[in-house]
Amino acid sequence: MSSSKTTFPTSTWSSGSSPAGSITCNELAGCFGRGVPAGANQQRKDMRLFIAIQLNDEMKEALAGLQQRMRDQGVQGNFTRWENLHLTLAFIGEYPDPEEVKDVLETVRFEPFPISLDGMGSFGNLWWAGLDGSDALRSLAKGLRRALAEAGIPFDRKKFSPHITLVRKAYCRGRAIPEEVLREPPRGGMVVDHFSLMRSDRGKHGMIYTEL
Ligand code: 2AM
Repeated sequence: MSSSKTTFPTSTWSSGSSPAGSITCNELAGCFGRGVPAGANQQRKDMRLFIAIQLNDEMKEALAGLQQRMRDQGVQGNFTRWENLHLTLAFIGEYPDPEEVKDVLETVRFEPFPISLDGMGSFGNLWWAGLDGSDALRSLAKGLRRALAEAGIPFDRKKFSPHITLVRKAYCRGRAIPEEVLREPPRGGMVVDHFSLMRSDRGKHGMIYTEL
């Protein structure tokens, strides 16, 4: 699927209110926007940010089923919880101004496109589910990374390699994904109709991802 230069609508992506107790975007804009008043007595508060595609229940069910088959085969590790299953498009890391990032995302050309699960793989002891290498997915990642770069917003420049993390610090016998699991790859798909700016916080029981 290639992208036409003239027909894309503006991007659609979710916005929501700040979690209770966090600094608001307006406060942040006041702190770090252009033209901060000299002597402004406000604290800088970075947030760990990334941009992701949220998965629908059908995809999550397929992935949770796969995780269960892994457990059944004796795989141990930090399994990604249901609510945290996602597909990262770009990782920004610590950054103080989510509103600025949202403004940049608004400029990214986007139109809905399908994705589907496609096999499994690993980066060391991190095991993941793959996605078909659709042109639309890659061009979205490319477009939004270009927009971030042009706006001077830092992000991890590692090559985009579409994956959904299933388990970190995975361990099972010889550390390879068991044959029994590989024999039954997950199946499922969805239409991507938006992408989201996400905030990541370390909670008592693991990472908490919040859509901003
Ligand atoms: P992952 O996609 O391989 O699981 C929030 O941390 C999300 O951003 C996770 O999905 C995470 O990895 C991804 N990510 C990409 N680059 C990262 C980096 N350099 N540091 C932490 N997380 C990163």
